[in-house]
Amino acid sequence: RIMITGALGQIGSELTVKLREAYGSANVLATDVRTNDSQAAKDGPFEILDVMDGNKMAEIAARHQADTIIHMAALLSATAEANPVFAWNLNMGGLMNALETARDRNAKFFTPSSIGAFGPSTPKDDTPQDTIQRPTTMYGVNKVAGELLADYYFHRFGVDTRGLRFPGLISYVTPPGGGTTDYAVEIYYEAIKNGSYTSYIDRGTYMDMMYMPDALQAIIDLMEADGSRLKHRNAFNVTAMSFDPEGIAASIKKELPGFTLSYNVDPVRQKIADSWPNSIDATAAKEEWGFKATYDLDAMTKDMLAKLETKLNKQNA
Ligand code: VAH
Repeated sequence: RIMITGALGQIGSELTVKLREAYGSANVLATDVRTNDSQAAKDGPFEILDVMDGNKMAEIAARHQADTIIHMAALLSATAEANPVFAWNLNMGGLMNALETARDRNAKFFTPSSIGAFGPSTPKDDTPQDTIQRPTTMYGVNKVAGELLADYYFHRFGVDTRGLRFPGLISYVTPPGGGTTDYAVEIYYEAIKNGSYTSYIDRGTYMDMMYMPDALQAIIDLMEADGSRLKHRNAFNVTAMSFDPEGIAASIKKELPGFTLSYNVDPVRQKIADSWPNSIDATAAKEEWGFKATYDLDAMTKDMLAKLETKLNKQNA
């Protein structure tokens, strides 16, 4: 069975559905610290699991005969910056428990890293796969430590660990949850609801982004890749596009001509965003396991607005 932690989070909630479609519902166990009424919680095996509880994680993994661990439970950048000690304990404690569970069970392992694993001294344009990583956020410290820990479990214990440095991910299924890039999710909701958006990230702040369908496919493609071809493991740069608030607003205006964008910059999240790259280089992922993204900004905008129109109208019905 595939066991997913954080299965009700932004990536987990859609990844669970996609993996169940790909491998059969009975073969994908979703776990999270609480349940809800989402498909991920209802359409297949589900267990309540706090990833800080290593014994419970091991017990659930054994009972469900987990042979693949996909560890998604973590606090994102802005939330982690507000609660740094808790973020360290949850992000690193949870990861250690998940790696130990994978080691015990000789399971395949995936956990995401992030463009947040880079810092102000990292080259900002076409950020290389292998480069300096001195992030200045607790989230980034967690991501760099997590990359090194997952590589250690590969080299020391032979655990087949693999990871992706995700850019900001845009999706319409779960509401934005504590990230810095989440302005690029909120803007679509507000465009539908109010025809306008006030951005907490300033104009000219470029960050890598990707539409969720491409992120989910990248996880599957990496996990199915021939391990002997991988020169890197934790974690591959992947990206689809890079834009600033003006860029995404221009894309929305092509669909909603009356849309207006204004600014009320949040210094905390602006500081986080300023410490990240403008655009990263995904050559290693393309060469080692055939990564490709299919959605560009305008294709994402069209799909996001159409899906949100339906979702928000249903909610108002
Ligand atoms: C965040 N969406 O903003 C996450 C992600 C690259 C950003 O790690 O924290």
